[in-house]
Amino acid sequence: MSSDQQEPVKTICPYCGVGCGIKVQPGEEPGDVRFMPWGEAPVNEGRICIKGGAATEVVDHEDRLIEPRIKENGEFREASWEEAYEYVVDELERIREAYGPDAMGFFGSSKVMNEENYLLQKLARRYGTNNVDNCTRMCHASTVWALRTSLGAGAMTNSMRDLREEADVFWIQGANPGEQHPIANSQYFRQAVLEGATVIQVDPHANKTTRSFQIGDTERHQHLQLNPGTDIPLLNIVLKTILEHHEENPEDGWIDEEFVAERTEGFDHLKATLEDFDKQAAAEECGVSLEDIELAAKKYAEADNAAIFTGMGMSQHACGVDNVQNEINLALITGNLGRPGTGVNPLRGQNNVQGTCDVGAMPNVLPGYQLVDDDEARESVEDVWGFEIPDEPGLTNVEISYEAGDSIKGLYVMGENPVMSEPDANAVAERLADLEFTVVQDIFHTETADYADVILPATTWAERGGTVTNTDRRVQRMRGVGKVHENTRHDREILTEIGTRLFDAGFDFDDPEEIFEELRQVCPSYHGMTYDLLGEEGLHWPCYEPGDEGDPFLYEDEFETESGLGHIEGVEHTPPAETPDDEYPLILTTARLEEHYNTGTMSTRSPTLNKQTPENFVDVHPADAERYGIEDGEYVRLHSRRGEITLEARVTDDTKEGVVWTTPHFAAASANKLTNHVLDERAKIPEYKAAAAEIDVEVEPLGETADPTAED
Ligand SMILES: Nc1nc2c(c(=O)[nH]1)N[C@H]1C(S)=C(S)[C@@H](COP(=O)(O)OP(=O)(O)OC[C@H]3O[C@@H](n4cnc5c(=O)[nH]c(N)nc54)[C@H](O)[C@@H]3O)O[C@H]1N2
Ligand SMILES: Nc1nc2c(c(=O)[nH]1)N[C@H]1C(S)=C(S)[C@@H](COP(=O)(O)OP(=O)(O)OC[C@H]3O[C@@H](n4cnc5c(=O)[nH]c(N)nc54)[C@H](O)[C@@H]3O)O[C@H]1N2
Ligand code: SF4
Ligand SMILES: [Mo]
Repeated sequence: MSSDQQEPVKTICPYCGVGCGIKVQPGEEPGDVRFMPWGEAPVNEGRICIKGGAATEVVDHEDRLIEPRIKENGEFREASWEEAYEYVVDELERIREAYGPDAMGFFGSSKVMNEENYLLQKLARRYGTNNVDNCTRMCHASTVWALRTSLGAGAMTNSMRDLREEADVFWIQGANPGEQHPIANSQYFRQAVLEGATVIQVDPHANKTTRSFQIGDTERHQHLQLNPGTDIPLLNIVLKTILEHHEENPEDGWIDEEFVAERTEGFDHLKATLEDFDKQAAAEECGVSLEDIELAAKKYAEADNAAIFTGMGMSQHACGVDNVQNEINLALITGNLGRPGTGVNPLRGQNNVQGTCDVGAMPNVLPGYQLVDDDEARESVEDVWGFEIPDEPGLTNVEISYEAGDSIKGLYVMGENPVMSEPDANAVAERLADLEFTVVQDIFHTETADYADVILPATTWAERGGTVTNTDRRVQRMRGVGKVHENTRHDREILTEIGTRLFDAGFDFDDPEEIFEELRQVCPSYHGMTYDLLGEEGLHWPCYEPGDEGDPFLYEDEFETESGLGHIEGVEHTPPAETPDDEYPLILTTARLEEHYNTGTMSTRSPTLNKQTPENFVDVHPADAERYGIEDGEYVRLHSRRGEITLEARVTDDTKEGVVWTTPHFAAASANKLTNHVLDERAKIPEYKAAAAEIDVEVEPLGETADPTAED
C-alpha cells in the first residue's frame, strides 16, 4: 500500500465519546497508517486533542495480535483460524449441553462498532442467554438507570452545540471534560465560558477542567472540593437552599412553579425528604463551606439556562442512581429541562459506549432499549430474528465475572479487559482462572488474555468500516483503509463466522451496511437511518423514519415516562460502603489522565501518549505527606483490604486532605487491585470512587505485586 494508491478516508477517533472526525491514510511503509485532520468534521471541525492526533500510532504496533492463539499446557501456541473457530464452536456447544446457555457470559465492546455489538448480542441471545453486557456497566449504568426511569432515555438530554450556544451555567459534577472530553471542553464549553457563562465544578480533585476555566473574569467560577461520596448531601444543600429561598421570595422564580405543576411528579416527596435536613451538618460532612454551596445554588437557580454535566464521580458509587436522581431533581424543580442549554448531560465515555448500549449489548434490553421482559417488544424483535429470545434479564458483566467458576463456566470477551478494569481485580483474576473456557478477541494481548483458552486477533478501528454513536447521540460512519495484517479478522467477520457455524441462519452478512439494515428493523430510534442518509454529518437519534432530522435536545413537550411527567424523588445520603477507620484512614478515589486511556492497552503503547506519564502515581495532600513523612516523588505502598500497589507519591494540594487519588491506566500498579467490589443495587455499577486505604512509606523495591493466582 502507498499513499499514491489510496486516498485518505474519513473516520472517527477511536478514543472518547466526543466523536471527533479524523482522516486516515496508508503511509509510505507497508502497514503504516497516517493521521490527517478532517477540517469539516461535524463535531470538531478539524480540531483534535492529543489522543486523536496519536490514534494511528498503535495501529501497526509491534505488539499487535496477528494470529489466533490456543492455550496448551498453560502456554499459548499459534493456531489456524479453522482450528480456532472449531475450538470455539465446539466449546460453546459443549457448555450449552452440559450446563445450559446461562452458563456463558458475553462481553460486548464500546471500542467496537454498532454492527459488531449488534451481532454479539444477537449471538448471545440466539445461543439462549441474556448474559451480555458492556463497559457501560462500570461507567454510566447508574446514570442511564436514573435518566431512563425519571426522564425517558438513558442519554444526554442536550447536545454539545445547543449547550455551547445557550447555557449560562455549566454545573460540572464528578466529570473532568478538560481531560476526558477535551474537544467538548475546549470547543464547546470553554467557548461559552469565554462569552460569559459560569462554571461550578464539584470534584474532590483539581484538574485541567479547573484550570481551563481560569479565563476572563474568573471570580464567577467556583470549585466545590468535596469529600468523595458526599454528593447527595451537597446537592441536598443546594435543593434546600432553593426551596427556602423560594418560600420567602417566590417572585424570584428560583423554582419554576408552572414547570413543576405541569411537567413533573414527586415534588412533595422531595420537600418531605428535605424537611429535617440539617444543612450545616451536611456541609461539614462534605468538607465544603455552607456559604460556598449556597452561593453555587443561587447561581444555578438564577441562570436563564443552566446545564448539568455528570460523570464518573457521580455514577461510580453504590449510591450512583441516587446521585444522578438528585441532579435530575435539581434540573426539574428549576425547569432546566426540555430547552436548549439545559438538561442533565452524561458525557459518554468510550467512542462507542452509547451505540453499544443502543444496539442492545446489555442484559436487560434489546436494541433500542426495548426491555427483554416486555412481551410485546420482545416478540417484535423475535419476528425479525426468527428465534425465541429468553425473557428474563441476564447477568451484568461484573456479576458474570463474580459468578465465574460457579454458575458461569465460559466467557466470550470482545474488546474488554476485565482483569484490569473491574473492581477488586485480584479476585476477578482468581475467578477467571476457574472458568472452563474463555475467548478473548482483542487487538493486543491484554491482562485478561492471560486467562484465555483462545485468543482471536481483531483488526483495529482504522482498518474497517461501520458506525459509532457519540455522546450526543450522533450516529456517524467509520471508514477503514483495509487490513494491515492479513491474518487478522474484523470483529464482524469473526462473529458472522462463529454465528454461521453455530446456527443455521441469521449470521450471514457480507458487509457492515447489511448488518445496519437489519439493526434498523429492530431498533426504532435508528429506523430512519441508512448509510446514505448518515452521509458525512451523521444523524442524532431518535430518528424514527427516513428524513427525520433527529433531536439535538430531548423532551421539549413531554418526558418519555409512562405518565409523560418528569419524576422527582428526594434521596437521602448513603455514605460509601467503606469509610476511613483506624486501619485504613484514607479515602481512595480513582480517575483518569488526559494522556492515558482506560486500562492503557492502547495509550501505554502510543509513544506520544506514554511519554508524559509512563507509570502510575498517587496524589497525596501536603498535610498527609507531612504526617506520613512522604517526600514528593518517593515510592510508597498503597493498600486496601483487597490488595496493594507500589507507586510514586506526588505531593499536591490538587487533592483534599485525607483523600488519595490515583489512576486505573497502568498494569504494573493497577488501581483496581485496591477498589471495592460493592455495587449499586439497581444499576450494578461498582464503587470505584471511594474505598478505604492506607499508605506505607517503607517499600520493597519496585516490581509487580504477587500474582494472586500463583500456587502457594
Ligand atoms: N483521556 C481520557 N479520556 C477518556 C478516558 C480515559 O481513560 N482517558 N476514558 C473515557 C471513559 S470510558 C469515560 S467513562 C470518561 C470518563 O470521564 P469522567 O467522567 O470525567 O471520568 P473520571 O476522570 O474517572 O472522573 C471524573 C472526576 O470525578 C472525580 N471524583 C472522584 N470521586 C468523586 C466523588 O465522589 N464525587 C465527585 N463529585 N467527583 C468525584 C475525579 O476527581 C475526576 O475529576 O472518559 C472518557 N475519556
Ligand atoms: N478504578 C477504576 N476502574 C475503572 C474506572 C475508573 O474510573 N476507576 N472506569 C471504568 C470505566 S468508566 C470503564 S468504561 C471501564 C473500561 O473497561 P474496559 O472496557 O475493560 O477497558 P478498556 O481498556 O477500554 O478495554 C478495551 C479493550 O478493547 C480492545 N480493543 C480496542 N479496539 C478494538 C477492536 O477494534 N476490536 C477488539 N476486539 N478489541 C479492541 C483494547 O485493546 C482493550 O483491551 O473501566 C472501568 N474501570
Ligand atoms: S476529544 Fe475524544 S474524540 Fe476528540 S480527538 Fe480527543 S479523544 Fe478523540
Ligand atoms: Mo467509561
